[in-house]
Amino acid sequence: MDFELPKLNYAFDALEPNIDAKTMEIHYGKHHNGYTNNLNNIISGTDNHGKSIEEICKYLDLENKGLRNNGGGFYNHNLFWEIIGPNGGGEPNGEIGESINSNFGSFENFKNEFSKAAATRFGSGWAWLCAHKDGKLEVCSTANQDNPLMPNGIGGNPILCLDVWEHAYYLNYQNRRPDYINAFFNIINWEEVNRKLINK
Ligand code: MN3
Repeated sequence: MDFELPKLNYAFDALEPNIDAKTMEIHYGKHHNGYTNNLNNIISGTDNHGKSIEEICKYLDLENKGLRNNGGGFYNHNLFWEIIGPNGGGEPNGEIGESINSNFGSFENFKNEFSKAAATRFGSGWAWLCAHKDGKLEVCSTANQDNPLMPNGIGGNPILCLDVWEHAYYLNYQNRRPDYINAFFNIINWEEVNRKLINK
């Protein structure tokens, strides 16, 4: 079974004005689709064919640049589209809200730490929130299409991520990455993040 580009649960223009329709169309239809096709080509006829993308990331040979970039690109965008949505934003309720408060002291503290990780990632990469088995939540950032599951990552279960490659925001925000990071907080689908936390 090859990997498939997952269907989006919302229209390209559903996240405006936070993310514009043109950016969504190119980001999903070209970038994510490209990672998906490249990944399928790379694993075709190898031991990785038939494995889950999580397994592929976890047991990745970091020297395998093609698999690292495209496997990461596939996994990272899958998660990204799931944890944003048109009815998102605000402060989280339920277990995720409680866990953020107990791990970071307050939602504001969490927002600051996550935003800092996203803003200070030099060049292309991602910011992450990961849930560890002992209940600890941890923020980190990764370069390029690396993710926390990979052997160079912090591990745990990634439950929230933000793409800070320029292709994710440049059409609308140009060099203003901090504005894009702020806008991201208007579209986080906390119900889905909560589901991922509970189902870890
Ligand atoms: Mn991207």
